[in-house]
Amino acid sequence: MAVSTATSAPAKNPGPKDNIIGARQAYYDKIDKYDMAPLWEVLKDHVTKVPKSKCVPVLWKFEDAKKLVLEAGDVITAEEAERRVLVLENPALRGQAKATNTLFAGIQLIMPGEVADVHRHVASAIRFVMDGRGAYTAVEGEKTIMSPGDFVITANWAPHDHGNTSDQPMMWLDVLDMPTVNHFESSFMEHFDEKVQKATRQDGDSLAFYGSGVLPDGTMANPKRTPVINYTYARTRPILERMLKAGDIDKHHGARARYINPTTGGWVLPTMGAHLALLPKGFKGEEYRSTDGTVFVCAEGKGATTVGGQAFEWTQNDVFVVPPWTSYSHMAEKESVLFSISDRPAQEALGIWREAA
Ligand code: GTQ
Repeated sequence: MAVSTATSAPAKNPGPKDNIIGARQAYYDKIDKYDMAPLWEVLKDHVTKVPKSKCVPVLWKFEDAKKLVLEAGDVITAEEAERRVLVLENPALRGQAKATNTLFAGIQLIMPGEVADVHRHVASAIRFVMDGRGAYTAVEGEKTIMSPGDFVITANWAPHDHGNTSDQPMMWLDVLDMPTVNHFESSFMEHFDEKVQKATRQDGDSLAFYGSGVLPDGTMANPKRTPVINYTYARTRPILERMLKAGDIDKHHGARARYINPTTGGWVLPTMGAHLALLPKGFKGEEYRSTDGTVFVCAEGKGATTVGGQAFEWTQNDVFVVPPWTSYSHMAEKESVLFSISDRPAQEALGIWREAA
């Protein structure tokens, strides 16, 4: 794109300043033909003093999302859609399938009897189960039955399929790192001949093997991904209760646990990291900000989060976004649980993550 520095009409008798501006413009026009541009005209836009996020704070009410995604059940089957998902698009990034600049978020619906065929892709996915129980996600031969609050992981290139053998519609939040993968232009995906994977392990194997303070002997550290595919709410929720009783309450985040890769103690994935936080009734969190834009889901309760001065009231299954480097604080009207996910592991690995209170 050609750069123009002309801000006003040229004077009748050009002075030395006009000559310089004219010469600059002629120079810009000349280098433009070589696909070159003067950094000094745009340096401030690219090397900002503080992060300037393109995305905006936003909240989606589950009440609306549930009605709308159920209507999708009338217009397309899961098989036709491959994945029947309503994309939660950040209002400032419409048309880009992004909730934040680095994360995709969507609400997936599987109706009773339906199957979403096995495939795999470079983008890693997490599911946070919202509504219904009894449907499954199968990952690399382990089929896990999902219940509300469960945190299910499909790591990079792991074959996965979903199916609903229950008698109720099943809905969950999908968060994928596909904008990150696409930023690097490194997306691959493939289908399989079979629709569903053969079970090679029992439901619960990965959580029992790797999430119990022991590891199968000989397990090697794998920093690329966690071996656990379902961090069940039934296991994680009582831990927050214990943290609360022990007084382990962060003044910004409440009683908050970090989901870990048990082979390393690090994040569950290199590109995305997640937390689950219990906010006691009446909690008034102090302001906090960090460079990782974050997608939150209310798993239980009722409260509000002030994001960049704007209050967003949430209740169960509402989803909201805090953009990078935007101050936020939580308030809980009732005892509440917030799930959150961000690109923090990727930023930490690159050495660019920052926080401030
Ligand atoms: O379940 O495999 O929301 O491939 C987007 C892409 C879900 C999935 C999404 C996907 C999936």
